[in-house]
Amino acid sequence: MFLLQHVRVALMAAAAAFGAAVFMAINLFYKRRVWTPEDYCAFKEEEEERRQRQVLVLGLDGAGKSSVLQQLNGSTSKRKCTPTRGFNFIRLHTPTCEFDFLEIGGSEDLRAYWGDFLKRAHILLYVVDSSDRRRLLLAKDELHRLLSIDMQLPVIILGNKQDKLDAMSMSELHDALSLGSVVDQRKLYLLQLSSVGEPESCSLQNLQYLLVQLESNHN
Ligand SMILES: Nc1nc2c(ncn2[C@@H]2O[C@H](COP(=O)(O)OP(=O)(O)OP(=O)(O)O)[C@@H](O)[C@H]2O)c(=O)[nH]1
Ligand SMILES: [Mg+2]
Repeated sequence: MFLLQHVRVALMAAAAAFGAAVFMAINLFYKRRVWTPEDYCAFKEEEEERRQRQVLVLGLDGAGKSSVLQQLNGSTSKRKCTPTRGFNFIRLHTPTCEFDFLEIGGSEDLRAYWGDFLKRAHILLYVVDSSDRRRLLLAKDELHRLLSIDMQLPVIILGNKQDKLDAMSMSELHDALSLGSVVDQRKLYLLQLSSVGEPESCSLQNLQYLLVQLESNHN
């Protein structure tokens, strides 16, 4: 009888221990999965933030920024772009994310505000008219001014108007823009382009490919 009582107590203790273990396991399980509304909002913001990349498009007036955006947009129209007085915007959908391209006009009065837009940018696309030798020094100075404001931002420099006979080659542009003097650890690329070509041109595809690569390396 005495022995039976001991066995009963031992069984009850074992059941209690088992119950406590199950309770703790369930608790742990739900702690991992039940989000507060604040947690949920934070995750959503993070998710959205991850999927949208702002590409800031800058460069001197007439460099071809709007023409590049027109091409990226898949426009086959041969209509010439008019100078951008304020800003210009297009959205490009890719399987991994959306790229929001924001062009700010390149006239002298607007250049003063360029720096203000760097804060929200994930990538800087700097367009240069490769045939405008006279203003290349100015294009270089403006580029280096931007580089000194944000030391981390990845930069893609587009040597545009490569269809023109007097266009500078990539190595000439590299030297004229003093890209060798950029010593920070940022990602910096120089691509050539002609934004009067076909929208599915190889150089445009290279640009899109590079943007997607930069985005996937970022995650
Ligand atoms: N030959 C040639 N002309 C181009 C090319 N890209 C643009 N253009 C011409 O250059 C001129 C200026 O182009 P835009 O795209 O308006 O230049 P932008 O950089 O947007 O200029 P802003 O808006 O004033 O800052 C237009 O007449 C375009 O047709 C190119 O690759 N080759
Ligand atoms: Mg423009």
